[in-house]
Amino acid sequence: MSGAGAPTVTVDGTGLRAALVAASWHTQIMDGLIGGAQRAFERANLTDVTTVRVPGSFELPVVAARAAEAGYDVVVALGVVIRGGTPHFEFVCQGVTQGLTEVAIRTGVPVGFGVLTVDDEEQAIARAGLPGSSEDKGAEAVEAAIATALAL
Ligand code: DLZ
Repeated sequence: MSGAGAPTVTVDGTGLRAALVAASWHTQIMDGLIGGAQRAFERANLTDVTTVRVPGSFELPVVAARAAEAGYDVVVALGVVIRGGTPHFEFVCQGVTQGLTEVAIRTGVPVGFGVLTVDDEEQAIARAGLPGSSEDKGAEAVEAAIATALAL
């Protein structure tokens, strides 16, 4: 984990089944988040990972819900929402955040929140786990979801 006050999280997800649900907007940044998530699954010895792509971040909650209801032990949602010139940014951010929270609470399945909500592409790249990035939010979402599954 990164950022002020963030914990060091080491997890062992041996034997767990995971669904990785990833939006498709902002291709280069999504590739970074997905790569970071995949490396984190490997570090955690979690080998059973099903990856599902959806069009935009707004579509993440419905597929995360299906995955949780299908019996996956952890769900990780990845997306990138970049502020534009209209209120659309706020609506997508609110929808995906509230939607994923509801999925986790309703189903009891941890949902890792790997959705970047940023002002510009530069902020997204800094958090995307790409070469030169200072943070890896895809990996952090995986580690948080596994740690939560193990805590239950
Ligand atoms: C429409 C839209 C816009 C403007 N921006 C983004 C974005 O930055 N990131 C993202 O993941 N999705 C975006 N979308 C698409 C919406 O999430 C959604 O796919 C559409 O509104 C169709 O439901």
